[in-house]
Amino acid sequence: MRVEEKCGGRSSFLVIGSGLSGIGAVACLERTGAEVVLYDSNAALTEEAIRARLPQGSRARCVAGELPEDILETAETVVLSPGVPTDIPLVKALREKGAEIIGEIELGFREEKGRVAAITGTNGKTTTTTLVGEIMKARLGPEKVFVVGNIGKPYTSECFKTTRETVTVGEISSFQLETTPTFHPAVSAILNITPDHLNRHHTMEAYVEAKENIARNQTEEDICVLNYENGYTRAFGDRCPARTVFFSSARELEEGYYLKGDKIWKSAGGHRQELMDIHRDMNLVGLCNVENVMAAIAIAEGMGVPLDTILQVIKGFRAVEHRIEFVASKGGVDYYNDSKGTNPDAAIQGIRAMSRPTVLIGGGYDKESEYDEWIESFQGKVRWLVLIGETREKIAECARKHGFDRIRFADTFQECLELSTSLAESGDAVLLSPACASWGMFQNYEERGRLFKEYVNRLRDEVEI
Ligand code: UMA
Repeated sequence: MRVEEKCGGRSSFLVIGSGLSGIGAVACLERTGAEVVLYDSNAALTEEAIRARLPQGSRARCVAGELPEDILETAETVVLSPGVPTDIPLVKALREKGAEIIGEIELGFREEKGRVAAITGTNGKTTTTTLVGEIMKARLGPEKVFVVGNIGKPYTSECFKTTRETVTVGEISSFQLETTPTFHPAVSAILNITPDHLNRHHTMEAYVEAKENIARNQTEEDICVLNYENGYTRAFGDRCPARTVFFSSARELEEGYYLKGDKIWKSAGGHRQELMDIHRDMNLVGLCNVENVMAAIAIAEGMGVPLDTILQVIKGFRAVEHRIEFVASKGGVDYYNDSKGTNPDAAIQGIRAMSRPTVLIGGGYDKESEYDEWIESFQGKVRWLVLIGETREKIAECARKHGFDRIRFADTFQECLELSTSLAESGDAVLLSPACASWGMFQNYEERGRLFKEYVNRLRDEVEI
């Protein structure tokens, strides 16, 4: 049901969370004339502080702290921001009172008029989404492509600009996929699934189920791109309602895209075609990025883009900010910003991409992750591990269990940066790849990465003086 239809029935909307998604959702709803309550459970916020986040002229009623009983009783449609868990007492109470609970992505999709490509996965989503967005822009023109979702641009801030000619490329997180009852992309992709966000989803089964929701409403006319080398995504191929297209970084596939030696190949209908050389034609480092590129090719072909356009864009594409991003070389030390390494699996890709002895900066918010595989991936490459944040003791304990004890603690980010610089020797790399979310110490991983880069760039200035 479209938002206008709901409004015709004088539905009352409650948006929970006054961050990026909540503000986008309110603006989207108000365009249709709806009356909206914007609620944020953060009691430290005032009504005025929430209102200041809204566009001028918004008539939304803003509420912080406790939700008044009258709103609980009358809310018919509740739009959750992704950071709001679906099992908290408030959401349960609203559900019991008969309110429809949807997410911000679902709201955006109800206004969508064009075609959608949607990408999820524990790691690689941002790079793949950005790359697919660039390919679609090369094909259709930038004004006809919207890149939205977890990447940082709420869907609801763009959905009303869509037409039958436009394409929306969405990076969709597991949080967002918990509340998408009718979301239906033409092409979906699950890049990989490894343990993450278990404090939110509680079990691996629930996390996997959330990811699989990306294809829940697809049919045989749609495409779902899956990683053959990940147990969860390979198994999903057997019950996925869409036509599946696999990619593999480890074996030749009869049908699909695969890496063989240094080349990416496509195999379809008995015909094999060499597409590109991963060293000559790609500017991204690491096997994870080869997988992202193969997924992007499969998604873009699924969206009808000719191969030559796809390959041309890939050749000119450079690393996404905060993802194994080279910052600068200072005193013979190379600094890399992998602030987007917010879980152990992503951080493993970060350390694997290093070719020098490395001072590794880790730690942050506790998502109840296990760090064993990350520590095992050090394989003699990590010279020092500098730890910050609430997970530092847990990581240190895990590292010692695996026989790694070159560990230092820092109380602040600044202290951690200075310590890392002093520990690094010429010929080393300093890698910020924390394996943890930034929440609690920073607004988000972007802020953490930006502060790291500012610090490194200041270092360079000091040397030049
Ligand atoms: N809030 C409540 N009640 C709650 C929880 C939160 O009122 O129970 C309020 C908070 O007080 C705060 C607001 O909700 O004021 C924040 O909402 P939010 O956490 O959903 O954050 P947004 O600013 O809306 O950003 C969200 C995504 N954040 C999360 O999923 C946590 C952003 O992804 C995304 O870019 C943005 O929507 C636009 O789509 C960030 C992220 O960390 C990058 N994602 C996770 C990840 O990548 O690992 C999933």
